[in-house]
Amino acid sequence: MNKYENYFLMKAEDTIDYIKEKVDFFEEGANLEAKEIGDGNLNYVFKVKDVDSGKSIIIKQAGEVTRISEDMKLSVDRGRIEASVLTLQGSLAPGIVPKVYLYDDIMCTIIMEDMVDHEMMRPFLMNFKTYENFAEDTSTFLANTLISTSDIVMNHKEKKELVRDYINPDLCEISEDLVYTEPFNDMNNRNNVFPPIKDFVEKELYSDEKLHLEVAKLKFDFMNNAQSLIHGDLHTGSVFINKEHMYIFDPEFAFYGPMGYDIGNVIANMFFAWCHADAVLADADERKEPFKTWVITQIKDLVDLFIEKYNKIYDEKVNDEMAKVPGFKEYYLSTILADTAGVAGLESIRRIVGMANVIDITSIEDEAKRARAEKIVITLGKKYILDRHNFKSGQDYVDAINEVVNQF
Ligand code: SR1
Ligand code: MG
Repeated sequence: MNKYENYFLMKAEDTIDYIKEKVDFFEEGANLEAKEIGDGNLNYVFKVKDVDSGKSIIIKQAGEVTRISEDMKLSVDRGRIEASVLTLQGSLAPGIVPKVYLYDDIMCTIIMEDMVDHEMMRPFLMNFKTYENFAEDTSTFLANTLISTSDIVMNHKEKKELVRDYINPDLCEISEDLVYTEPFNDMNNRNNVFPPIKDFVEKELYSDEKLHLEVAKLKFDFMNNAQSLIHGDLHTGSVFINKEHMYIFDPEFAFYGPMGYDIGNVIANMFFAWCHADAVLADADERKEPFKTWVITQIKDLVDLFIEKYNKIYDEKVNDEMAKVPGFKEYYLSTILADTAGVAGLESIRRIVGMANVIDITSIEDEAKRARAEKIVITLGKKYILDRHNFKSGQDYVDAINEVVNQF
């Protein structure tokens, strides 16, 4: 009988036998060791390594409840979506996405390339490390994966088949709740608000009806704008990086949604790294200004390079006759850029007050500095949402950041 014909949640020790059974990756008789290395909110990640050769592989298994909360039950089908999206994104953005060797739909595991010599980008940034091509590679990933899966380029019937294949209701519900609803009302009593800014959050987020209306518009855009196959969770924990190269992975929240969701997520998460450096490094520390400048440059370049690559791909590959009508390309881009700013605002705010916070901010030990960072992020997030139609270039983000930082 096949040992793996019924689903169970594996422990590290189970994965050694499992990997030998599933893929022909290690030499016969290799001396293997396994460790659970996941630190995300949802899944278990095992690294299996040949102790003698150093060769290694990753097994990612979806559990039936999340790691962040046992009350959150999720379909294990998210692994199928993730494996298939990784393969598709790998073909659209070669070299930036790890390889998938196998998806096992019984054990709900993805067996994939170990991104050796890379580390998660959030701690990488918290150690003030930089990668010069971040904006270049990320904008390539975004432009290639987003525009190539949209109606601008794709046959519309084939695109609709992808919309159906990647319907992802459980994971979308998490984003609809945690990103688009709870940060503005705490309706499920699970927000994490840093006590020194409680009054600020009450006034600026829970009581601002004008803001609520704009967030409602963005929420319904997220739920109804089946524009592109988006990654769906492109924060700095979904990037593995070193000083020469980066990978984007972990697209389990992928579905057909607005392109701006991915771009806005990157912008917001890069700024958390700026806040961390600003708060924890002394002014005299020679790493401080170069690192902060690098972050701001990446945000600016990311937006400008995305626009440049959008225009190029559009001109080369536009397929729909009506999308060729003069003025449509510019109009369509303006909607993507407004969504981008709106989502940059939502991601900024939800990571400060929502259920899933970011360690860049929560690790700031000095209370006053953390409170200042949180107020900056919330104020900037509101500006991104409320003025989203005016964020049309990288410089608009730089100006907004400077304006808000100078207020605090
Ligand atoms: C319950 S999951 C919380 C968050 O972690 C994931 O990475 C997503 O960002 C989600 O919103
Ligand atoms: Mg994740």
